[in-house]
Amino acid sequence: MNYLVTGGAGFIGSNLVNRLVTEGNHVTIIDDLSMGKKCNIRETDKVKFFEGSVMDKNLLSSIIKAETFDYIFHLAAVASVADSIERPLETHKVNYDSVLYLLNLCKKYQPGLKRFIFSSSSAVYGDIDLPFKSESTPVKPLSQYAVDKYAGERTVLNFYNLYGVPTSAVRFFNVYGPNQNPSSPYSGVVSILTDKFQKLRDGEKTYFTLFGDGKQTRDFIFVDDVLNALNSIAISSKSLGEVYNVGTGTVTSLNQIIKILSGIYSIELPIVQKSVRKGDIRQSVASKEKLTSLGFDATYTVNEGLNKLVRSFHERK
Ligand code: UD2
Repeated sequence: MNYLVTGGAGFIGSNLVNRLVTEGNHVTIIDDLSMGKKCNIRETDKVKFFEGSVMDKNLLSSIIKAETFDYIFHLAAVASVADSIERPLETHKVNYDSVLYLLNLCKKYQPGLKRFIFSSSSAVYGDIDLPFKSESTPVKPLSQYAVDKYAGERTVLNFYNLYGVPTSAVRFFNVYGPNQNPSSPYSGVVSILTDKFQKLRDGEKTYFTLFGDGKQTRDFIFVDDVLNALNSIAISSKSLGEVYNVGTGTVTSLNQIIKILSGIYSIELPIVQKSVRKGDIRQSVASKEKLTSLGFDATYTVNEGLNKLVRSFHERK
């Protein structure tokens, strides 16, 4: 099969690309390397790499016109809410305009496309105080990031309903795993924590800044499970024109994550406690019913996923 993965050098994108090529597929990647790295992608002649932004309309149109794709995963994005608050216009261009532009190209030039999958976020739910967030829960997008993700979803689903472009959207919860870049203060907390634990183990002095009491909960999902979820959605006909939470339905507190990692590394990471981040959500967990109705269920517990993640660092060395 022939795939297009935007953001294919990034965290989720590179894990997806590596799995696809291992399965014998061909993948075209568009990535501007703003967060992703070329070294995240396995070296193979099955990958065509275009270094560029999804804001570059000429690049998108030349690729869509030249190739015939079976599946398109649109994962490129300004991935941080905080970044979107600092750069609302650019976020909008990357996170929304590119979606509309790509879909319009697919409508014209990709008649054989099997599925276009758009990556949205649990951010669309905002701070709604509910134990489980289900796809039918009213949304409350509180940042430009969340507004654009929600608008992107609606556009993607409308393109199926109005023009028959085969689309689905996914709302990622807290994804963790190999190739997650820990370099920004707004990087995923698991990538920040494992980076600190690695440094400490290598003899560097470091500490973790804990915002709040650590009792905040999240739905942490290991990236391999995310890839399985994406596959279940991509091959199902029931998921056409639909949006899905991608989470495990299990709550884990930040304190639990720190405790598990301390156990894996057999070290105590010094912690400096600070006040809760502005806009931080206390509890976030996905209702997983809609996704499990496609036959998917997460296979990794947080304990297993974190163990596998730490092992992956050693395998690379
Ligand atoms: C996630 C998404 C974000 C958006 C949001 C929607 C990631 C990386 N971020 O943000 O893009 O979709 O969900 O709700 O998936 N923390 C610390 N110290 C640190 C870093 C984080 O204490 O150095 C805390 C942070 O304050 C939060 C928790 O860890 O309470 C998780 O933080 P996160 O940035 O990994 O993810 P989240 O859920 O805030």
